[in-house]
Amino acid sequence: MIISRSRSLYNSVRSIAIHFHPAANIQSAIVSKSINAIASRGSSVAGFASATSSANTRKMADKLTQENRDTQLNPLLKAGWKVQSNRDAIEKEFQFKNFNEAFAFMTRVALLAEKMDHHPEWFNVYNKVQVTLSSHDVNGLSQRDIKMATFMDKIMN
Ligand code: HBI
Repeated sequence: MIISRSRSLYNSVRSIAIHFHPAANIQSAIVSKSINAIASRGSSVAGFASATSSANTRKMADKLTQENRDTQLNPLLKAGWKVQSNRDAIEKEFQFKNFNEAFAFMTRVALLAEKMDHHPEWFNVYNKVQVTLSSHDVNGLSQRDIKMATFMDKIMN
């Protein structure tokens, strides 16, 4: 709002200035560009702020509640996942026929991780992949971890 008012005020001053001295036109182009730059920066700053706050809201919204843990964690625990004793995280060791199978598994998970912007902590030796899942931004388990663990179990079967 402020930017649009300053731009219209600037345009009226500019037309008067050019009427009295044509050289004012060059200087006015520079001023006009800086007004546009401020306007675009203003909108991008606002955009960044809202994107960041919505991302944080989204991530906080997916932190596991006690009810989620009672219902959504159970299938994973039955499938071999364990809740770590010293951290709000789940872990599981996957074993494959060989390294190629293990790496193929990691590749598929990596593609999902990039799509979700949510990454596992994992360690691979030959045909074994040890996985730990937790959400760093909420310092604990979130729906993202449930989703990723479920995906891992699904592609294993
Ligand atoms: N992966 N496990 C996990 N937890 C996060 O909070 C996380 C992530 N990958 C990327 C990511 N957050 C981005 O949103 C940035 O915070 C790095």
